Amino acid sequence: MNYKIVSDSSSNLLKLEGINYESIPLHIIVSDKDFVDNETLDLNEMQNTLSSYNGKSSTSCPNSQEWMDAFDNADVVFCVTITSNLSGSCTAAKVAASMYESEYPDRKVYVFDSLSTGPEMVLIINKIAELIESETNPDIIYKKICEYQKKTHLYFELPSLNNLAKNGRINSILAKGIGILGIHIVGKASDEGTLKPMDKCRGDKRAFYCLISHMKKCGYTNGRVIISHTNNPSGAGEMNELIKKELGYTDTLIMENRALCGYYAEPGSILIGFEA
Ligand code: X90
Repeated sequence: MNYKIVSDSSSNLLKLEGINYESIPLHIIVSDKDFVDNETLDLNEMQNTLSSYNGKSSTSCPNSQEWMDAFDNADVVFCVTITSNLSGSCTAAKVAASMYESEYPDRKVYVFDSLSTGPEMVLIINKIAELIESETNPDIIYKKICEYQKKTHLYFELPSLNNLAKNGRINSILAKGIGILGIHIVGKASDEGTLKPMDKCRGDKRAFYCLISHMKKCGYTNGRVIISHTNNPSGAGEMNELIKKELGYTDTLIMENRALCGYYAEPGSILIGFEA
C-alpha cells in the first residue's frame, strides 16, 4: 500500500525526510500581491510589504481540487488541516476526500482537523509518519492519532492580534491593548479550535515564564516540544533554554513560521506545540 501525508501550509512543514509528504499552500493577499505560502516564498519580502502597507490584507485556504491534486494516486492519504473553526481548509479537504474515494473506491483518505495550527500540526504529522513505519492497518493509525490528539496542545505568545482581529478570526475586543507598551498576549488553542486568551504580560521574558507556568498547569511532564517563531530566533532560543531549565526537556525542535502563521501570529511571536 502506498501512503501519503498532506497538510496545509499552516503546519510550517515543507518536507518530511523519507516520507511521501506534501504541503499545500494557503495564500496571503496584500493589495494586488498574492503571496503563495510555499518553499519559494521570500518571507522577508512579505513582511516588508505588510509593514509598509496600511490597507486591507487577507488570506485564503486551498480548495478541494488542490487537496485532491495532492492525493496523487496514493492508496491511503492522511490529511492534517488547520482548525476548522478559523479556516475553510478542513472542509475543502473533507470534500476532496469524498470525491477521491468515490472516484477510486479502493482508496482511503483520513482527514484530521488539528483544531490548532503550526507546531501542534507537526506533532500530529510526525506521529502519523512514525505509525506508518510500524502499523499496516490504516484504520488503526487513524484511531491512534485520534487518541494522540487528546494529549497534544498549542500554547503561544503574540505581540499583536491585529491581523487576527482585522480578518474576523477573533473578537476585536480581545485585540485592544495588545502590542501597546510591550503587552503580549499568552493564550492557547481551545478544545474547539479557537484562540483562547490566558494572560497578558509586559515584555517577552515575562511571557516566556508565563508560558512555562501554563505548561506545568496543563500537566506537562516530559513530552515532545516544538517551538515555531516569526522572525524571532533569539526569542525561540531563550524559550528553549527555559524549557530545558524549568521543564527538563532537551530535545525541542525549533522551526520558523512560514507565511500563514507568520501573517497571523505576527513578527516576534512564539508558538509551542507539546505533548502533555
Ligand atoms: O482560511 C484562511 O484564510 C486561513 C485562516 C487562518 C486563521 C487563523 C490562523 C492562526 C495562525 C496564530 C496564533 C495561534 C492561534 C491558534 C488558534 C487555534 C496562528
